[in-house]
Amino acid sequence: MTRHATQPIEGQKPGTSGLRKKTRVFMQPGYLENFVQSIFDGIGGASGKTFVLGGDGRFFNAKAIQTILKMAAANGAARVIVGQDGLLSTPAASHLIRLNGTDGGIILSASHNPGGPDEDFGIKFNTPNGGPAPEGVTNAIFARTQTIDGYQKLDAPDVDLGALGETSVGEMAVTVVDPVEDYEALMASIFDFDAIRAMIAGGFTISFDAMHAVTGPYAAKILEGTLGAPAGSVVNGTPSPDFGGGHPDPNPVWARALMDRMMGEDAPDFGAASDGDGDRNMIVGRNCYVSPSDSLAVLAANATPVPAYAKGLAGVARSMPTSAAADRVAERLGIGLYETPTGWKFFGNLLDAGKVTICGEESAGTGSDHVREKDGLWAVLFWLNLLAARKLSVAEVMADHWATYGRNYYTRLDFEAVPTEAAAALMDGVRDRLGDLPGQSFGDLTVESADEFSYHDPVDGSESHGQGLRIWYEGGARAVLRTSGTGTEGATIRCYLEAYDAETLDDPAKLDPVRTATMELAGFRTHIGRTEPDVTT
Ligand code: VG1
Ligand code: CO
Repeated sequence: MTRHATQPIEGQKPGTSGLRKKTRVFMQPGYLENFVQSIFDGIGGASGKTFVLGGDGRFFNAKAIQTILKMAAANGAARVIVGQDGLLSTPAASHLIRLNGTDGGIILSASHNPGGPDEDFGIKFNTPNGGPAPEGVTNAIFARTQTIDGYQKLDAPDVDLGALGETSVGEMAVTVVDPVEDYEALMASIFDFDAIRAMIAGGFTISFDAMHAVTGPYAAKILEGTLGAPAGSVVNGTPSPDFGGGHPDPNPVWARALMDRMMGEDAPDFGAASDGDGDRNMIVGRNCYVSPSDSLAVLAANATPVPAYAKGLAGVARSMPTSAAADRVAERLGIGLYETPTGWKFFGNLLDAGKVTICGEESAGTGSDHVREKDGLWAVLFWLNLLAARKLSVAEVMADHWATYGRNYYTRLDFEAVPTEAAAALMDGVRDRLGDLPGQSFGDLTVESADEFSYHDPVDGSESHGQGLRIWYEGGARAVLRTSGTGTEGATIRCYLEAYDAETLDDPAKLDPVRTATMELAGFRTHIGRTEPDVTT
């Protein structure tokens, strides 16, 4: 074993979803090692512990895994369970952490960000409950990056990650597992596979776009294998280190080919896509895109046909910027609704405490208490299960939902690669005026109230401040502004717009006044020179 001297590296603070940087930053000598050692030190050492390890297959994934295995061995870990070829979707990793009663896991991914030598890489630590480390743990890891003076790494040959079964690095046992097997068994225990299989056998057609990312093998095995969808139902199903040169981000912009297929002449009955690490989902029916906020509400409203949720839901949680569509369902069901800051880690306590069963975010994330991450394929299977049970098309399900609950019109505008100072000036400009905004008019709207979101965790009492600026306009529309914790270039400003309508269920201009007012209120043109976002979802 070799102890390598090192020193603190600037900027190793984990954001919303672990540490994300340009791949070349991670490839600098000692950079990955510094952070991995800080993880081990930050959780009180690795000695005698068992971890899960895997990633989304992006460029540098396999190399990083070899490094982490040698470091885990040098730090005295007892065993590492690693996905074959270094692959594990984020939800599958979460499941393995829980299933094997491990001490946590390390997941390598920059999720929906593009991959490759000039794109993004990421790493995060998940705790023994299977969820992303809460702030207490990420703060301890970050604190360690500030004082670190050495890391330990075994001088050992690489492990053959292609061969399933038991091997070792030094004294440490390594178990190479099939990435799909245990995950598929979990899905089969949740959903009515027979009903889905019968629907598909009856001619129901699916197009699942794996976006050259990690869900390819999962979707091929489950949808085409077990559930009988014809070969070709899964497209872009082979994981590639640069995701075929695209953004593995399942939204109408980056999954354009799927959108075109679903809006075209011979559209299949059901379309879906997932992101780089398999925790996000996009749901599209024939001529009908389902917004993630609506999807969460629909799943909550249609949970009982799913065997695992047949007894009903304990409660629903959504991130603050997510629309209130799910709130209406929770209210009708008479169950709790929790509003958390952005990022899946905030759902962990609520799930562990049994307060909620289903959670979701507007950013294409939905999941339940079956793991402690959002789960893309789970959401797809949930939709298939509910369609099989209700015998309606996606468009009919949506029409019925809106007729019952009214519609929360919703959109998110992303302004990417904004100079950091300009983004800060825009946000500070709103923050400093929060108290003065009520009563002021912008465009056709008048501000009713405004604040900055703070979260008080009802389970452990922890506080999280500075979680997004909220503006409510008279008449009920809402805007939220926050800066991204996952971008890797400059700052990304996210502007979330929402307006509710109980009667008019198809008004494409519904959000126009909210958008105009919010651009003016926050001074987008003044601060960043534009009011047109890079991505609208
Ligand atoms: C984004 C999303 C957030 C999500 C996070 C991680 O964070 O807005 O909802 O939890 O990505 O998703 P931010 O800070 O950039 O807005 V994933 O699929 O990248 O793990
Ligand atoms: Co993801």
